[in-house]
Amino acid sequence: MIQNARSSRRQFLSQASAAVAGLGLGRAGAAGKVTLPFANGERQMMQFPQKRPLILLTTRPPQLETPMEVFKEVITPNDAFFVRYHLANVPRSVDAAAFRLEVKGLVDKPLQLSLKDLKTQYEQVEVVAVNQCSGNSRGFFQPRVGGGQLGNGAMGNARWRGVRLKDVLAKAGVQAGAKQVVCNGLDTPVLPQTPDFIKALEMDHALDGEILLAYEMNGEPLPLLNGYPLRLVVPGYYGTYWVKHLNELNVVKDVFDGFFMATGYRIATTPGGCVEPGTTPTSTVPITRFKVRSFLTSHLDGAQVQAGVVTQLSGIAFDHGAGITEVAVSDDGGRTWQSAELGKDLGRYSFRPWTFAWKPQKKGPCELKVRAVNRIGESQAMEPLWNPQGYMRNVVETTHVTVA
Ligand SMILES: Nc1nc2c(c(=O)[nH]1)N[C@H]1C(S)=C(S)[C@@H](COP(=O)(O)O)O[C@H]1N2
Ligand SMILES: [Mo]
Repeated sequence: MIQNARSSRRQFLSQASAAVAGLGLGRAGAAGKVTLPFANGERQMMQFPQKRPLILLTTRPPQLETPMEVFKEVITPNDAFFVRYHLANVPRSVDAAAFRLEVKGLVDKPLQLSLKDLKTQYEQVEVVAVNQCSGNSRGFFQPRVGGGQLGNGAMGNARWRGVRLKDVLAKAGVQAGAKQVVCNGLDTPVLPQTPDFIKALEMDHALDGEILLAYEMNGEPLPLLNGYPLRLVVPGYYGTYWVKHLNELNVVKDVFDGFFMATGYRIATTPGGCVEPGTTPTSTVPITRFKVRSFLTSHLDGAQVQAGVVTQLSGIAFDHGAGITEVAVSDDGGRTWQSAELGKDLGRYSFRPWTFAWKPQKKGPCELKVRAVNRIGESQAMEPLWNPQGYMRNVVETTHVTVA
């Protein structure tokens, strides 16, 4: 049995690397149109290698979002998982055998690790965790803000397998005075003046044992567009830290001041990171953890349900890792709330499924609202908070249905 699983895994791996080696990202194909529910929300569906048709934001760099229907499943399939890049020079193939992760800087013993080294010299661990872009749902901001006009599909939940960043750093031997770990991947800018996409983790975060160097997603090698062959998984933190095609860890003694830490992905130091609409924050810090979110996924905007008949509502909720303890539903615009039933707990970083048996009484248009609360009492606002980058949306979501 074990032998069979191993040999089919080996066979799969060789097929996967052959498939990846043959990828040409130029071969993306158009596949219909969709309209996201905000002004200028018309989008092409586009099929990229290893992906089903997804909602296209940009082709260069590839940016794709996941259609809401996919979140009826608690685990987001690899071929439906969203894609976000900043730089257009993304790897079109990676030779897994030649790939090395370099660990350098303030360490006793610099390392050059192959994928095999990682898989054989370190304990392999798994976590189910949500990856969500800071700008997920940016298209809903009012007043509108600049940046990728995303619906709610720049998020996904997967089972990640890899090794602990902490264990790799321990083997390298982090020296006294280390402040941050600077993380870089194989993608590069097209123009020399464009800053490379490089992120930094605080040393205590890097050593807390939660961050993984992941090579598998839902039991398969990472899709090329999600970071093959190795990526950071930073549970509870916005996707910007989840560096793809990770090939360099540099332990440094100062705060790294690259563009994507010092200028991009910063939020106001105000509560909730929000500011008065139309204003600019006076002081900022790097973005960190997710806010609480919850979605109805069984019914999309415009759905019809029958009066007097029980309808199963279902959806997902998540937070930054405190853990979701309550989901509640309102069918009267938020005046009254009833608790939903929480489904299987796949861990505190996962989507938490919920269900609610709803018997609509009054015929006509109806606003369904869903909110979640986590273990430390955090929830969402009824009216959305605002910030100029359109980050960290966490409003109580509303779905309009008709009771007939
Ligand atoms: N190498 C590299 N890693 C990256 C990025 C990137 O541009 N290059 N973008 C980050 C951002 S902002 C997000 S939201 C996540 C998205 O992960 P995904 O494309 O696997 O969905 O990747 C992160 N890792
Ligand atoms: Mo992102």
